Amino acid sequence: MRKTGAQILCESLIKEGVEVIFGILGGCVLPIYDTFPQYPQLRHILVRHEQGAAHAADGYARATHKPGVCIATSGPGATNLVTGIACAYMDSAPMVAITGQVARPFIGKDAFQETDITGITIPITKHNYLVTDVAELARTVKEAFHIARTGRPGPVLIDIPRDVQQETAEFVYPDKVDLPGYKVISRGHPAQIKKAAKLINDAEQPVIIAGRGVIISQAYDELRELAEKAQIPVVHTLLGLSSFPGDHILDLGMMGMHGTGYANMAVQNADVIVAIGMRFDDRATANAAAFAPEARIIHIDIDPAEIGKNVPAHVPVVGDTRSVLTALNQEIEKREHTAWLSQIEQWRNEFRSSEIRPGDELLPQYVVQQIYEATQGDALIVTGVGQNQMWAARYFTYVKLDSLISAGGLGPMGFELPAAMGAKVGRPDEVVWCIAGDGGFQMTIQELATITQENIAVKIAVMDNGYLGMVRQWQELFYGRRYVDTKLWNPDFVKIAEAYDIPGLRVRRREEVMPAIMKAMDYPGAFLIDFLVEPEENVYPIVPPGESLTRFLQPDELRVRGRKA
Ligand SMILES: Cc1ncc(C[n+]2csc(CCOP(=O)(O)OP(=O)(O)O)c2C)c(N)n1
Ligand SMILES: [Mg+2]
Repeated sequence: MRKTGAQILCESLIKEGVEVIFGILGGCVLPIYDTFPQYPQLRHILVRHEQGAAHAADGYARATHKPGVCIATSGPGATNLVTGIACAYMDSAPMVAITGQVARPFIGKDAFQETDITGITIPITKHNYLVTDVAELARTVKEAFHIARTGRPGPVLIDIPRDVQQETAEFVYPDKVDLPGYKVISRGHPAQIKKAAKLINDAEQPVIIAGRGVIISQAYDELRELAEKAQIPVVHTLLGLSSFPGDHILDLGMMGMHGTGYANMAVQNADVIVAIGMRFDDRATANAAAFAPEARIIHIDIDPAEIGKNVPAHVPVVGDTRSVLTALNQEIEKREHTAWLSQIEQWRNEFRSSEIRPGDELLPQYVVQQIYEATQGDALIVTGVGQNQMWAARYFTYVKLDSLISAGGLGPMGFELPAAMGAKVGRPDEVVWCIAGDGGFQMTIQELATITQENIAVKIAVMDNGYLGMVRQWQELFYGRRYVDTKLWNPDFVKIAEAYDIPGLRVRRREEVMPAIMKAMDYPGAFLIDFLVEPEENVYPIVPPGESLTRFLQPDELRVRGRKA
């Protein structure tokens, strides 16, 4: 049967199992939108800014492990997606972004709202397409979803000229892709796995670094088996949090610039590191040249380009983490590592950096910890970027697997609200808490309208410190306390919520925290709490730029520990 390009697109999306699309319309996607009513099984969520569409698709993708879909018109619609696409790219979230393009005769003519979006997004997509023939559209969609979801996931963009949306072609959806240049290695090389197993079996002070790759391939059981069988402590990158139960005796929490002192001590003193689905980001390793000087590093990653990129690997294993760990676990011997684990316990006692100061001040750490207490960890946490993000990472215990969504690679402020919205659409039965910065919240605050229009019941905790807090912290510590333009005048967030028909509360004191959280959770819809937290609270420990992981500044005393790695 002949169908229009717009119909072919919709039918193809349905074939790919798409249920939700986030977007905004405009001239060059009108034929697509005009077709939506024929396909009621596709839910379109009208956002208020295309950045919101992209972050929402990303949040949906991370929450469901299915590609998130966003759509925008040509020109400004397409360029507004760019931040969200770059974010999904850096954090390996599967996404298909659809953009309208000006009609073919106008391409290259500087037509109204013409932008070379495939040119712009080359470095931030896994692949992109400009569809110049309607007969190619179905195959293109098939390939786009295949590329987005397989191997190391990521965003793929499809740019479709308006006249291609209107032309007709015979619709046949291919059942296979033919991409000779695109190969995914999922099973690790057996010889490499044997080498890795030998290193692990002989190790005295091993550490596992669990990254987002564990979550992407849902290798939770396999990771746990490895850790428990060989008694290896587990540390996490930011995006690897919730890949292993946060209350497990072997769990050391997050490593890195704002990692716990004991996680960083363990990594720096390890003799063998099993790095799983992580890319040795500079926020995780601190000074890479001084990273874990004694360690033999086993690097397991599906993307061969990550091997040796930032930190040399002694035993690289390219493959899907779940499949590699399954094979590896068969070769692993039971070990105890008593001395090593008791050394780590000692560090745990020495570096009590996660304790919350007693007193009256409303500390952001306390707020996060109370959200944990109220939910007992049975919630999906979506963070902004900055101090709020680090507090969410450090003071919520991720006892539930796959329960944190945070933008680690690009780190765009404004991620929190739309990503939480997408996550809640993806996991409607879970409690979704958006931990927002007061700065970041204002970057995508307009999505409150989407939340109300679509009845998306996210709970929003604004960590209202009246500052671009993380930058203020850097000014305080590294720029002689010169707070240039980090202080924020803020609107009344409770009134703002009210204006969007969302109830809200303001909290100033510790004793108000738990009742407010309970009220938010008891309410059936979206709810906002404006937490007026201590304005100049800092995130500790912090490894100053250029330093090695163990040269972190500690809370009260503000002095460098100065331990030799
Ligand atoms: C889009 C964007 N612009 C600038 C930055 C740089 N930046 C990183 S954290 C931060 C402060 C964020 O302030 P807020 O959202 O209030 O969070 P807080 O650190 O106070 O918790 C800034 C400006 C960024 N990450 N993203
Ligand atoms: Mg702030």
